[in-house]
Amino acid sequence: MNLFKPPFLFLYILLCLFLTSCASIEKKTENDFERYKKYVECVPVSESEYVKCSISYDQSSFSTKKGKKLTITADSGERLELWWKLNWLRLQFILIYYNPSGSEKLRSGITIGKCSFSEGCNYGNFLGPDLDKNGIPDYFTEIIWDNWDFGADDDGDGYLDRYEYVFRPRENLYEVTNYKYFYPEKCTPPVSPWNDVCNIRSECKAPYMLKEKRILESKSF
Ligand SMILES: [Ca+2]
Ligand SMILES: [Ca+2]
Repeated sequence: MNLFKPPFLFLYILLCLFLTSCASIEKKTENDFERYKKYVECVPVSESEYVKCSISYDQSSFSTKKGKKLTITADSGERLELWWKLNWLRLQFILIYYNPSGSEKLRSGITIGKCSFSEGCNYGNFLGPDLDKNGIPDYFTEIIWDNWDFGADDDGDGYLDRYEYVFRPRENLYEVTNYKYFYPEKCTPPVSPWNDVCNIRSECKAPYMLKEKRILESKSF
């Protein structure tokens, strides 16, 4: 039987799309208000004028409608957009930063976070001062996107991978770091089920011991 003839080819492509969907962002709230309130949660940072906010979204797959899922704006007009996008046959979450009063690159948007794993779990956070106390950062000082290789061990090297994307707009500094951790003693991957990627088995939960850390990218825009 030739699996590369229609209709098998079609099914094969569908299966690939499904398997390579970088699926999950940890979901934090069940609020039924507008999207921002549902998916963005801000808390004051104690003994400072800062607020720290987390970004969450529903687990997504090939059947999730592609496009922009979330817009987060600071009082300064800077903006973050979360997209569910097709990129080389892989569906993935991408975080884009815009600054309407910045350089041309910053005005047209730069990718500062993405999901690189078949069964990746993402944690998005941003930080900024909130001097007018409206619960929204006046501007962004730091945006961190953490992408974990949950589910199976994608590169098969026996270590748990994490990509950390950090962008500091005030310093115009962007850095991507790859961390490799030892799996906990009684934990063998997959660390979580493919259809609930952020839900890690109890024996596979943090803390993780660091094996190595490598800065992959360090640049300005
Ligand atoms: Ca504010
Ligand atoms: Ca690995």
